[in-house]
Order: sequence, then structure tokens, then C-alpha cells
Amino acid sequence: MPAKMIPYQPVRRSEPDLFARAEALLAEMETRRSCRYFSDEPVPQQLIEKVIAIAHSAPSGANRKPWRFVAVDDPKLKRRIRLEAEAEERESYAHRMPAAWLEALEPIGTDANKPFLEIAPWLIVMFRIDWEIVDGTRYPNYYPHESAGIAAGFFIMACHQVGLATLTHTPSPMRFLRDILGRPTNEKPYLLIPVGYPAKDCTVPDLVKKPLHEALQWNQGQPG
Ligand code: IYR
Repeated sequence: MPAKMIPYQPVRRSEPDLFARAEALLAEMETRRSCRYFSDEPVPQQLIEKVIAIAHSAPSGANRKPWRFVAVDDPKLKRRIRLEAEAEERESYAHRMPAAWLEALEPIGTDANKPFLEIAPWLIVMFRIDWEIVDGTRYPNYYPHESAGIAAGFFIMACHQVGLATLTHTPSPMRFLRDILGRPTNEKPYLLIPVGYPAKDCTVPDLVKKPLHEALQWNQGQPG
């Protein structure tokens, strides 16, 4: 049955206002960097709940919201997650990642050590739910990859906007997260996102980012 329709009229702004807001948001988002050196300063649980609520407002296929956010601040759990992630990463760096991948990561300077998994006050573990079981029947979700990606984007942006640093971390494989956190088999670990404040002496690689014109084409592009 189609849902009842209700009016939808988000704030209509003047064009100068639109530009001013777009400029301000762009300037703020361009200061976002992935953080690998966190402070252990606590972040209130209520603030984490708000940024997850913002992520949870994301659009999703057939409004299924095919994700679960598990927010971890228990030091014992964080330690287990760090140890298991480092064990997988040691294997990956030593045997699983091809030379070209290791070379691509060289400027970022990563290795198998992940102290931030214990230092950051919160680890947000995001699971993707490709199907759900309701009363013994299996129901697929729709576009779970796209949906989860959009929610993750909302989450990272929300954190940055409120003043929290994040790292989009993907130790691989991530099955251990499901076991440690007691999630059922239909929940696939998707991203592990440490959240907190950057350490006082935090640094990030001085990278050149791909210019926008390489990522944006208007219509069919310029001939030649
Ligand atoms: N998961 C590894 C490797 C890694 C992969 C990508 I793609 C990065 O942008 C950064 C690291 C790690 O976290 O070290």
C-alpha cells in the first residue's frame, strides 16, 4: 500500500545565501583529513549518539536502512579489536597486499600497527545488512552497498562538522568484529571508524589531492 503523502518544503534560500553556505561548507570540508593520531580525551556518549543519528538519517534503498552502528568505548573490547585487527593487518602487509598496493600506500605511511584502535575514545563499527530474517523468512535489503556508503559519508561529515576526527579504517578481513561484538551472520562488518579528537601533536601526510576538474565533467565534456 502506498504511504500517505505529506508536504515537503525544506527551507528555500536566496541564491546569495545558497552560494555563501556552499562556500562555507566547502571550506570546512576541505579541512577534513583522516586522523591516525588520536587524543585519549573522552567524547560524551550523547555526542556520539547524535552523530550516529545524523548518519541514520541517510537515504537508503526502499527505506530499509541496512546498517547497524556498534559504538565501542569499553577498553577491554577496544584492546581485543586492536589485537585482532593488527594480526590480520600483519598478514595483509606481509603476504596479502600486492606490491602495487603497498606502493600506493607508501605516501600515507601506514603499517600493521594500529595503536589508534585503543587510544581513540570511541570505535564505531558499522555493519552492512544485506538481508534480514523476520519470523523465519529471509528478506533482502536493496542497494545495501550504496546505502551503507551514503550513511558512512553522512557519519564522517557529521563528525567533522561537530569537530570530531575520524579514520575510515578497514582491517581486512573484518569477520573478527562480528565475533567480538556478538552480531549475527547477516551483519557484515563494513567499516571501523575510530572517532575522537586529534592528538596535540597529530600530523597528516602532506598530500596533493586530485583536482576537482579531473573528477567532474559537465554534460559530454569538452571535445578533444
Ligand atoms: N587496511 C590497511 C591498508 C590500507 C588500505 C588503504 I585503501 C588505505 O587508504 C590505508 C591503509 C591499513 O589500514 O593499514
